Amino acid sequence: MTELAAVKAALKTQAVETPSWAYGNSGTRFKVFAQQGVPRTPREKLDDAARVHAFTGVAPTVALHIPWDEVEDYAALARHAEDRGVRLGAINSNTFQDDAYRLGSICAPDPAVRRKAVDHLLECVDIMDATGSKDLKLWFADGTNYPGQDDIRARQDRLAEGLAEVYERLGDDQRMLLEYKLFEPAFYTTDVPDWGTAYAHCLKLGERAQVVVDTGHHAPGTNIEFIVATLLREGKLGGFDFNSRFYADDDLMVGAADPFQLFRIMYEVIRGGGFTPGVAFMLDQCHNVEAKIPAIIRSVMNVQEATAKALLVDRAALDDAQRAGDVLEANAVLMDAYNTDVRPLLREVREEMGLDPEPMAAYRRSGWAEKIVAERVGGEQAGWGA
Ligand code: PSV
Ligand code: MN
Repeated sequence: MTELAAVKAALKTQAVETPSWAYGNSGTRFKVFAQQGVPRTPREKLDDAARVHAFTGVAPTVALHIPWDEVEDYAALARHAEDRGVRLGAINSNTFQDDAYRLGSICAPDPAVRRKAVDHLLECVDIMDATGSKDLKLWFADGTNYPGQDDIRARQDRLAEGLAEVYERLGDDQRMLLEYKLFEPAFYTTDVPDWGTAYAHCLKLGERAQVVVDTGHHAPGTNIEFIVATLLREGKLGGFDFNSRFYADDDLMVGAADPFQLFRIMYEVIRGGGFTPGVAFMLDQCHNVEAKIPAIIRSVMNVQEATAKALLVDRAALDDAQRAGDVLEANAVLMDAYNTDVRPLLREVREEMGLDPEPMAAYRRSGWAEKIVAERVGGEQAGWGA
């Protein structure tokens, strides 16, 4: 295989998971702007996700969020997805939207609250059994707002205890993906604030506990690709929640704020052997002011472009320059790949996959946007809490 053929072959195997909640209405704490045609049910979210996959060819799975995507029959929901040409992906738990969680969930001081949180996580594993999902994605809003509010160390102990119970419940082919986030909604301490804390808990739990890197969950200036390289080296990178941030956890389209950072991350993924199904490439975004389906198509394409550029890095030339201590040449090799316009290559890849080379234009022409506006009248649009 020529090098270019190998790059194309790799690009055809790419899989970006889209989040069910990105298809619903979302907003800031100031306003949620409702959009026309937005899904009213989990099934309609899957219908939209199936369009993203149909036009990009690389978005075959959809992450669910419980209870936002609560249904009577999860196996039937999985069949609905398959009928539309997609599959259900990670199950995201929600231990942050109930009044009981005011002082935390799995780390809360009240054992009854902790029980409720752990029971919810166990229920999420039951759902995974029904849907065939392999990953349980955990993000905890737990933390404190004021010094002295609670015992920092005791909260870690409670976290470890709760996680261990859920870990025990996992099937052999199921994983627990633990997400960290610097701050928000807690403003003084967060119980899983950084990759080190997530890593320490996952290491104790065992092989099926891995860390998720949400690109919006770091302090400004954090070198995320270093974290990626380190977690891959330790065999503990479970996946990504991709999005862009300018300030905090902005959840904007991945690759919109800093495409160069996305390229650097994807380079470390490829360099570290992480471009495999063992690392989940998920989006975790909200489209507050832009049209949702095209925004998700654009995001998937942004990940594809960064991946293509990372695959094009001349690894041999880079290695030579690095070994020779040739700083400028090494940097130039990396930048050459980054500065390559990969859009023609991706158009070819899509054509070879039997797709329209221009997913955005193809979606626009498809009439789906008009169809859902016309058909989805009545009912309650999906959004936070729905
Ligand atoms: C909240 O910050 C968050 O974005 C987390 O990253 C989760 O992955 C997501 O919401 C869904 O719960
Ligand atoms: Mn996330």
